Amino acid sequence: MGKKSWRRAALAAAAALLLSAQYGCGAFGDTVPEEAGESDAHTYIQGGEELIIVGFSQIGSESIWRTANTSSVQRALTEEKGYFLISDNARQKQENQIKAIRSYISQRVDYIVFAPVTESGWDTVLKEAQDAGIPVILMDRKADVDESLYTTRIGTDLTKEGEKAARWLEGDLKEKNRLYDDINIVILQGTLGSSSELERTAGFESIASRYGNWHILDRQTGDFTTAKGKEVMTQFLQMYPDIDVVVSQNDDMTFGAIEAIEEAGMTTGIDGDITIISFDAVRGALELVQAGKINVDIECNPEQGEYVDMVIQMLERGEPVEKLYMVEERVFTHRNVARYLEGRTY
Ligand code: GYE
Repeated sequence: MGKKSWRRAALAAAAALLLSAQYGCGAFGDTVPEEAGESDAHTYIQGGEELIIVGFSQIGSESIWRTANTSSVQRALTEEKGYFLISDNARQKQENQIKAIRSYISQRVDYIVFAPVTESGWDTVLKEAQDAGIPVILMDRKADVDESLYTTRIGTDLTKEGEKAARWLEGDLKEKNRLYDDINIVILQGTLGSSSELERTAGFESIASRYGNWHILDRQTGDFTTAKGKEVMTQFLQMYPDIDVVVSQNDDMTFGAIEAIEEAGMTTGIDGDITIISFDAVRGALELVQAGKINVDIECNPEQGEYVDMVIQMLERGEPVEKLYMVEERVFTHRNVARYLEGRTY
């Protein structure tokens, strides 16, 4: 593969052409072909500046975490650093991601960076990328495919995040001398079939199942959004009058759940009626941890762009890369949140 030579001005012209001609607009302000045709970026651009062309297929903009993740990639893969980044927002739809990846293949990009919305269903399109000789870097979630179909994955340990949530609950109940009381739990799941949902659920339940007195009353998807989180929580409150704990698989759903609980005349958090366990640890949620309305937030780190840059640079130099890079993550409670809040940018 290696860098290709492009003239920056010609590249800008090509981008403008792509934008105005047959292609639709991605939500991040970049151009993304609906259909890949003969007239790909490489046809228009020749000679001069060396840029690495990266096709980035993002899941959507469903959460604050996702927006931070997108911006992390955009900050890492800039033109100043030698990249030409083409992005697509799939609006949480697998078919849109497959379309975007196919368009990147026909544009003969140098790399494909891709956050898979669900775990399954990627074999065919990733085989097409492999046949075209384009390295695929998975970011954030997993794809359930043979390891040979992607170069590396940059992401988080989602099972461990689920386990950390259950471990925190164990500790909290122990402190309150309630470890062996009946505890009613509901789970607000993320997008069904996504590795974030599957693994956070499995991680939490692997520990919960050791306690006969922890009752998981229900689990339903809130699709990682505030509106759906509120809707599902409202239904849970109508169905189950005695909920002790809500496990909400991202902060956006947590915001909606808290609204629903408060509208039902109840309180949340440290001194509240319902214990709230959340995931992601975005700034707005950490403020609620500090205010005592969310009991614990299990961090999921969206700053994965620098790792993408690092992996691409290694590949450009012909160096071997690991199959998996995990970003660092913490657990935030009322006790430690103050010292991290200030530095939180998203
Ligand atoms: O928790 C959620 C987002 O896949 C880890 O996706 C990611 C999750 C994150 O929309 O907020």
